[in-house]
Amino acid sequence: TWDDSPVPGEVFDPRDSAFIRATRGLPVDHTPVWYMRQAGRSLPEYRRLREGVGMLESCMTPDLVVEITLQPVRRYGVDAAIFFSDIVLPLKAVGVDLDIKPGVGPVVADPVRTLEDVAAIPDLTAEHVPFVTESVRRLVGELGGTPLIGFAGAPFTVASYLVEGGPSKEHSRTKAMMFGAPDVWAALMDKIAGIAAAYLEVQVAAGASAVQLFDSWAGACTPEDYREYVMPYSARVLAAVADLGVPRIHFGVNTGSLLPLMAQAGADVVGVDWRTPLATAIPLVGDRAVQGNLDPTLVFAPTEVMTRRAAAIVEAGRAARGHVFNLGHGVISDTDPGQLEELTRFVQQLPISP
Ligand code: 1CP
Repeated sequence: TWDDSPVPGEVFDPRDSAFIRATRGLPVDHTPVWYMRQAGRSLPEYRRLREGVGMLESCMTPDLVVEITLQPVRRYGVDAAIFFSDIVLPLKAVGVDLDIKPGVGPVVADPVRTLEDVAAIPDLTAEHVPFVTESVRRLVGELGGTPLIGFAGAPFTVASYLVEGGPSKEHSRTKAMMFGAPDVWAALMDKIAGIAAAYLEVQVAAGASAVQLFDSWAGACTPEDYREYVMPYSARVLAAVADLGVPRIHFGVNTGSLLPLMAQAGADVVGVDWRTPLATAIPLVGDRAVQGNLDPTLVFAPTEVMTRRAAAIVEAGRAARGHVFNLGHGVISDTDPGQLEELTRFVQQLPISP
């Protein structure tokens, strides 16, 4: 018998988990919690596993992906796992010459400048990423009732690495292409949207229970420019996975003025960064769930200060269609795992009705 009320302690199907239910706006027995970049940052057991193994190499090794993805689930007791990978992994998989340099991030050998450069990037098929299919399948078996979140980088954020050649603050070359070579821009965004959609489809086909589209650097755009040059391509990615039966989370940083558009782009859940109060964000995203949004530096504050702020966020989240607790951006690498453990337990034990 199907019942919309949660069954505490008897969740075997990820679709009945507090996380998936919250994304759908269904009643939950506790506020679900997970953390962006919960895998592979602050955990000593992660650092040990990664010794002498490059980031991309570890992403392509199922034994490592499975173990690293499970580590924060065991340590923190979070309500969802996020697949250990990176937003540039699908580019690497189709043959783009890039590396992830320790302490730097993704570095692209030959930055994209022309239509020919774009045309040289192959489209992605499942054959490019057999190690992703294998890792997701194994994880879903190990995780039982805990949902696995698959993810992809959104076209703007991925384009910024391809055009700049690496991490950048201002994204000036990226925006120079956007404004000055709109035909190259459209071709590039189209190419990345296709790759992102195919990559998400692979993860869901292998058993992922939800997907998140990371548009971390979209906040570099004004709402007008976002609407014209960015949103159509993100919308295409989100539409491609709309009928797969899994919730779609859409997240970016510094997106206070973009939230209505990011919601319109087709998300079921809008991720809110820590700069925008949830009470401000909720009316902007319409009838959608929200995710967020504790300032990641609050984990460095005394435990009581951190938990007081977390309680206020959970309180504000009650006004939303559904609320998934998270940090307002990724876990900072020198975060004390003990604090995230406390935070997780604290949020999960808060009473659900006021
Ligand atoms: O929990 C997890 O760690 C899951 C795996 C994960 C995810 C979801 C990694 C591992 N990266 C990402 C997404 C990602 N990668 C984003 C979007 C999310 C966000 O904004 O935090 C972005 C922008 C990247 C690009 C990237 N990869 C950077 C940022 C560089 C910049 O422009 O400032 C960095 C430092 C990386 C490397 C990386 N990715 C992941 C890890 C664990 C690492 C560090 C690896 C290492 O240095 O060995």
